[in-house]
Amino acid sequence: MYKLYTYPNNPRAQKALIAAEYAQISVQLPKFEMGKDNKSPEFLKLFPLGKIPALETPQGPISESPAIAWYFAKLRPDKGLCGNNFFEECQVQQWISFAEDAFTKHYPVLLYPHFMPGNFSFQEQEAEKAKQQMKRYLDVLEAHLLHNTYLVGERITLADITAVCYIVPLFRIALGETFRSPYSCLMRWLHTCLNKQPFQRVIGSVQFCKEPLVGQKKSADTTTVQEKHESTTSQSSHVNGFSNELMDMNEWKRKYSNTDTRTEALPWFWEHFNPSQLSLWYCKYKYNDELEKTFMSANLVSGWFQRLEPLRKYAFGSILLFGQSGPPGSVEIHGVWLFVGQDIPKDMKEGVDFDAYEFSKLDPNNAKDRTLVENFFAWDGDFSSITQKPVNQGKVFK
Ligand SMILES: N[C@@H](CCC(=O)N[C@@H](CS)C(=O)NCC(=O)O)C(=O)O
Repeated sequence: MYKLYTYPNNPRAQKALIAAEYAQISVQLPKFEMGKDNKSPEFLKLFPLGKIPALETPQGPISESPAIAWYFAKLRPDKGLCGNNFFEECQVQQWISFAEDAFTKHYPVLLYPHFMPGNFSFQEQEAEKAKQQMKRYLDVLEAHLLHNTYLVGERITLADITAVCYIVPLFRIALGETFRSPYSCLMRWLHTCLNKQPFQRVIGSVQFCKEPLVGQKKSADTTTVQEKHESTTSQSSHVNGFSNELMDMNEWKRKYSNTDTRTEALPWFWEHFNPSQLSLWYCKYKYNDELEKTFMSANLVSGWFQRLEPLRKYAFGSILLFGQSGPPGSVEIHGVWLFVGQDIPKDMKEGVDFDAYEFSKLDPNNAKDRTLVENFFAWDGDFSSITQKPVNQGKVFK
């Protein structure tokens, strides 16, 4: 069992999580409060610097994010994330070190004034200096990517994962379209990587800023962004009424299990729901007209859930059975799924049951769709748009 301590959207943790995705390793993200949990005696005993990300493995603790990512990558050598031979392995290390030097050291100047405006003020000259320094590195990347699809070899390695994770927040927040315009090969590579499922699952869809969001008077791009400064290191903001942070799936599942759905869990859900990183889907069993018995239909759903084990980190589903046992067509199965990413995850699509269900994407901006989601999560309300039968029972994938 692997436990990774981090706050959401930490690029140092993201690279390790993407490596774990490629390696098909399941990693737990325990509830973690920066500034509190990393200062506790138990944490400091394992990780004396109190820094995150920090990983607990069956063999013991590992700190320093490059080592954590390397650990996951190396667990599955067949995936080639560390390179396919000794020389490639050194090249991967070279680019990892390059990315560490090139990007993270500029975060305090370029990103912290955005995320922690109370603690960091924007310094124009410092920011300009940081951008100039970064350009040298980006020029090198651009030249390399003019002739190469990826940083090392013909496949994604930890070099790409690390560099992409470190560049994304800079392009999202601090380096606008004009700054990025000379880097067409780099942009092609970024999009190629970001479109891969493991990246999608961890980072979700990314929007790069037109103008920098830091060091500007609030205007055009920034007026829709309400920054909510929660603690010195955790970040949270909302765009168009939705969160733009990745919802903590474990936290949502805890809320759903432990609080009243209508009055507490659903308000929390919409508060944290981020439509660029999550998607909602309605599904219907294709052979409802053959279903006779509620217990057999319930078993059908339980079996489906059991076979979806790898999906647990990225999905939440509430499936309802409608009707009563009787002749064929007496029972119906419908449900709503929440997935990380904009598509139905591969693990769902590759499941043997997938073909028996019809999926359609829901629009969280559409009031009817929102109500449908709420009714499915609460197991009550008006379902007349999908069936005339009453709710019989529900099953939750969490
Ligand atoms: N070299 C370390 C840096 C880790 C680091 O600086 N983490 C920050 C958060 S992203 C932290 O834990 N800061 C709290 C502290 O320094 O006390 C790594 O890559 O893991």
